[in-house]
Amino acid sequence: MTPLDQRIDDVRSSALREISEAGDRSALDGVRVKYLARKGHIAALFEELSSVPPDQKPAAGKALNLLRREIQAAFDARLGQAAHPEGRRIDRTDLTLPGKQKWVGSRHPLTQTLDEIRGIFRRMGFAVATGPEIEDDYHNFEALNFPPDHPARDMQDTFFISKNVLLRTHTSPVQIRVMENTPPPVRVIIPGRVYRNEAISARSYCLFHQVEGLYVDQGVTFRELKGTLVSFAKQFYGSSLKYRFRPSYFPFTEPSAEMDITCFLCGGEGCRVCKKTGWLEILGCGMVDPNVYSFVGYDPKKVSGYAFGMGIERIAMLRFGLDDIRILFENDVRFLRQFA
Ligand code: 2U9
Repeated sequence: MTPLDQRIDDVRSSALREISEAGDRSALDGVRVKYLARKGHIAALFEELSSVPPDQKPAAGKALNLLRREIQAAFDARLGQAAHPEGRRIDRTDLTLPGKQKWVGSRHPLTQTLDEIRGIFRRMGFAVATGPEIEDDYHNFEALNFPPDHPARDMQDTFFISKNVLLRTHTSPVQIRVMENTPPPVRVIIPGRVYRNEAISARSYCLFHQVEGLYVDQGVTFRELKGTLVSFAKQFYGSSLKYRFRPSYFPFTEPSAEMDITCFLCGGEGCRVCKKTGWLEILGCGMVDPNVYSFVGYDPKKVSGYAFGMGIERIAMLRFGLDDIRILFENDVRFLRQFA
């Protein structure tokens, strides 16, 4: 070991010891001046390089640079944790950085729509019923008065699992099951998933949600149907809306109707949402066909009732101004976060 090497070792061990023993910031700064400043111990060692024999100079220079870096690193590390003059740790938080955003979960827009509809009907005295999504032909079609050759019974429109078993195409089979198991009066709504074998596009998806309702008792009239649905629409869309009932056809209701309300976007002037008509179709309805009562063991001469149905995707799309149904099924958080 050369004399310079020996001095390097001595400086290293005393510097490291003094750095680790410095009690506060000013003591640490004193150590820094003693070793690292322009007139400090390390600079003095560099001065001595000139008297080192030329063949040993490169190695000695390297050793000195190493020493300087090592002492500087030990000093920096200690500075990071050195006691603050007032005894506190040095706070290195950068207060100019933007905060970390915390996202909270939210209910899906379909769930929000469904919950609101469900709440309105519950307050009007409707119980909530549910039933299987895999159904048989009898409950999905036959008991609902679908003729054997009705197009909905075609493979093109319905997902069949076997000849008699299928994915329900509406929630109506649940009403059949409720009536099979309960004597009148019944007043229920049925929210749930339904399936249609359709080409997927911006307007239709192979699965969607319905809310259907049924009220059967003695002497129920079309007037009660209108009163209930108008009350629902005013609570959901606003009390100043205008409405109209248009005649329609469904196998399970007679007479049947569809309900329109004035477009809530343009107030009836005509716009993109209502396709310039000023009207929005929101649901279908009608008086339950007497044939249906015969299937479930109710006496069509003693009872009457009304039923209605609406597609939740359509209502959510109108409400939130969505132009593609598929966005409701993709679970893209950039979309869902907007409903928090
Ligand atoms: C029973 C008797 C009658 C349910 C009804 C509608 C009219 C209707 C559509 C709305 C949009 C389906 O989602 S949609 O495509 N539904 O127009 N649904 S009356 O009538 C029933 C149900 C069960 C036993």
